[in-house]
Amino acid sequence: MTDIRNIVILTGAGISAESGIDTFRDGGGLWEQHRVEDVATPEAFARDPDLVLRFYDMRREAIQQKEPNPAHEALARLDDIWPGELLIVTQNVDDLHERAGASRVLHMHGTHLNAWCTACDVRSPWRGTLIERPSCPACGESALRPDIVWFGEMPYEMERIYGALRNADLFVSVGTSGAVYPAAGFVRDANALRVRTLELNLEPSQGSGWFDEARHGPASELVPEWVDEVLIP
Ligand code: BJW
Repeated sequence: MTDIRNIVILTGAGISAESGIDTFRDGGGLWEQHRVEDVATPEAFARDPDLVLRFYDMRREAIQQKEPNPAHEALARLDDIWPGELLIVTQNVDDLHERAGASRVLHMHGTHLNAWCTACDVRSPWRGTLIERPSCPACGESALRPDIVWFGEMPYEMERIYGALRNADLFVSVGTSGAVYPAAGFVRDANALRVRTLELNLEPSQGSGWFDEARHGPASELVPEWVDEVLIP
């Protein structure tokens, strides 16, 4: 690992699974209780806003009761002392990376803890509910929606992510099924850029074969082990 300076780490629902947050596609995952097309598209929100707002209010409340696990803590430790460039690109909309102490975090699919005003386009920190149609703190309109990237919408800060990948020596993917694009394509982008790639996941992901190396097991074990390897070469 001595030749590694710049690292991009992609995280998905699997890193928060051991904190008690359901993944999307595993048995018992969210999609079994709510069909994705019923809640995670702009069309669903237009069709049945109450269903969508209730669903996100429930999840916003739930994530605030959860705690980071050893995988989040290990990445925060790495972030704290890694002298090179490092970017944790998370698909997760919880704040467990930040609560573990990481600061170089980019939420490409948004966050539960913001509300986005569709009238004035301002995003405001938000911990309560949206179902009662509260006013936007910036403009006063009742036009707030979850600040979540739904299917068909553009994930956030793609230029910054691709810029970090272009500079990276190592791309690590943690706890993601490789089912949702563009994140699922980052390993191929890294391949094309000749960036070394490592998968840490409970089981082989859909894109597992594209990684230079894949290790399978729980994130709470694999991530601290890998961080120790990187920090003590
Ligand atoms: C553990 C573990 C443990 C368990 N330890 N591991 C046809 C082909 C290709 C693409 C498309 C297509 N049709 C449409 C598209 C595009 C679409 C897409 O990808 N659809 C697919 C379904 C095919 N994508 C989009 O629409 C995106 N926008 C877009 O593409 O814009 C255009 C664009 C073009 C070019 C460049 C850039 C943009 C937007 C995607 C938005 C995704 N939003 C969601 C929902 C948010 C709502 C909410 O949170 O409620 O984000 S979908 C959902 O999936 C969520 C997640 O972030 C995302 C990824 O899921 P993740 O994290 O991988 O979770 P799981 O459950 O799938 O996997 C968990 C993994 O962890 C498993 O492998 C487990 O084994 C593992 N695990 N426990 C370690 N303890």
